[in-house]
Amino acid sequence: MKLIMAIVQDKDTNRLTDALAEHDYKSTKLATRGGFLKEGNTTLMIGVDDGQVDHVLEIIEENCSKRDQMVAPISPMGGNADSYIPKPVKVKVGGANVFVLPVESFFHF
Ligand code: 2BA
Repeated sequence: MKLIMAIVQDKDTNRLTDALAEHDYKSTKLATRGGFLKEGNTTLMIGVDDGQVDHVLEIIEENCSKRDQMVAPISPMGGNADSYIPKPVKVKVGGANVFVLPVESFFHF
């Protein structure tokens, strides 16, 4: 068994959980926050048999879009804050960052 942990953008979450449910995959949704942008994202935990991992990865890839996001850089240390005009920079976020972890055991009581 494997535990798939997929960090996705909030905008993609409902579409993805619906697509997973359509194929009878169970998921748990955690509200998380990225360390870089400090904005909300969603982490899904999906427990599956080894042979189902590739199918779940396909579903995740199909339902998560890459998006450009503008980020205002932090003002330089020691610089003159009055004359500093932060120029937003573009970063590409997502579609999904996925970890596949081995599961030692699973109990459902
Ligand atoms: P954030 O950490 O908020 O990162 C959002 C996006 O900002 C990243 O998109 C990436 O394009 C950019 N970014 C992140 N760190 C950067 C840096 N040091 N310099 C320049 N740009 C940077 P994604 O790579 O698609 O990541 C989306 C979210 O997935 C991340 O949100 C974080 O919550 C999670 N994530 C990504 N890689 C991870 C990892 N190795 N471990 C744990 N969480 C991860």
